[in-house]
Amino acid sequence: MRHLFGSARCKERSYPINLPSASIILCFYNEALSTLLRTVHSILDRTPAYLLHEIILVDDRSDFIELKNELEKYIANNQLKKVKLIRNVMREGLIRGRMVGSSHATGDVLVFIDSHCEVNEMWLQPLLAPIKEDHSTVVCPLIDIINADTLIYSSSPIVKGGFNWGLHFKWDPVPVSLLNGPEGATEPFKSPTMAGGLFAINRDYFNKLGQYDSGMDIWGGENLEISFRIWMCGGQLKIVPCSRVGHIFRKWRPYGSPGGVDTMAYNSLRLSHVWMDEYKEQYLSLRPELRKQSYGDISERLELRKKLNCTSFKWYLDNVYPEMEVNGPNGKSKIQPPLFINKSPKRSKILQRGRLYNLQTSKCLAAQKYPDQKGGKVVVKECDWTDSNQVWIYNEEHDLILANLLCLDMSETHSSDSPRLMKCHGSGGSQQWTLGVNNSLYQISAGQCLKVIDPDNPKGYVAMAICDGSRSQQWKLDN
Ligand code: LR7
Ligand code: MN
Repeated sequence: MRHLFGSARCKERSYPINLPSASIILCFYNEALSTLLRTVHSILDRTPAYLLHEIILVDDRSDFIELKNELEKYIANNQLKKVKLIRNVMREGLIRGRMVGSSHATGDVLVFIDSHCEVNEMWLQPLLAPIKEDHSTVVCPLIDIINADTLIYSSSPIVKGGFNWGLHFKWDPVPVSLLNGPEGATEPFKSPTMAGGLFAINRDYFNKLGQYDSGMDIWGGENLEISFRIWMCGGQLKIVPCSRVGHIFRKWRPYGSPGGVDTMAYNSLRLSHVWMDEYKEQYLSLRPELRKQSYGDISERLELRKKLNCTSFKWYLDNVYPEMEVNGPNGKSKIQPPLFINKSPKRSKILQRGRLYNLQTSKCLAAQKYPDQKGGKVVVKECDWTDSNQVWIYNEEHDLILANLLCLDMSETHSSDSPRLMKCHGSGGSQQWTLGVNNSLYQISAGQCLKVIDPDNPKGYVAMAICDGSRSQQWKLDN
């Protein structure tokens, strides 16, 4: 199937013929065979043979039976000569798994891709060109959306990578000026972080830069770690809007970690202690229970940081991610902002007041139970124009306050939780919302938009999701 997405101007761009060759690394654990093969075949079909050095499949000790002989036979019977299969003896997790893959690679450039993707037409050349020009440039394609239920491919908006102080990756909007420049949205642009699953990097540079932290387990955190490392140690990270790869965004991860350890927290602790200097306090103050948790030996990574002569995390924040808000432990003012909107001496100016009306369901956002219940969920209900408990205030601080009581809030540490009502803390972040393009209700800290999960479900559940402009994500603040 042809997927024509992105700027039409992308088609007008040309790329040098003598680009570096690519080793593509897919590390997988219990991936459906059909999905894994969709990824492999899209690569074989849509990559010029002379640029495709090899595809390395790293099986991270899956136990799905179809991934054993059947996969091997498939590769042999279809003479997929460029496809190499490596089996991990132990479950290593995706971080060490990718390192195993890269140690077998012999192409000029490494391209890492999740095992449930479909690369689009002309996906590789736009990634290789900036690396050919500058070896220390690391690039990501735009990640399109493959629906986890229907497997339908759809395009995603142009966004860049950020993170919040819970050390969760999030998407940030890119300035409109960048999209409307003379080249349109075709020119690679700088991104403070990467999502993690899809990127290309010169192989020698990957090795010189210290690959990954092999002390990190299973899943999580390695994407911020390598992003910080790239920027702080002399490289740059860019998103290439003319390269598009679809990824299946699953509703939950279909696997756990051995022993049920929260590897995301463990890995984030490691990276915060190696890379974030005094700013690790931002994370630890959100997760005080992690202060006494062990994070293993990080001495090798600290040495690496010295050896590569990397800059400070403050430099990174000031120069690469200036839009990141620093309140709390490392904030400029030690005086905390007022905690209660009701008690605050200086109230923030009200910009708008009214119901939050969802265009798809024609329902209004309200408390599931009581508007004064802290931690209570919000849902969409039949609009009741006489009910003051459905009235939201939107103020200059970008808070959304229901019934003059509590603020709409997104957990920074459990970003998969649904939004809830919390005491207004007045310090932005998890309570900062913008009513933006396409009537979206964008949450700054999560980098996602509020949507109605299922318009036909009378329970009216809402959740955060990648902003896609669909009707379920459209809201109006009306009287
Ligand atoms: O133990 C494991 N062993 C593995 O080989 C666990 C996972 N894996 C494989 C897995 O089969 C998959 O191919 O590793 C790959 C990534 O795992 P996912 O798909 O469960 O991760 P994800 O897509 O939910 O998470 C994102 O963040 C991760 C943090 O560790 C990784 O960086 C993922 O690659 C990354 N995915 C993307 O960036 C795709 C875009 C999503 C967004 C935003
Ligand atoms: Mn994935």
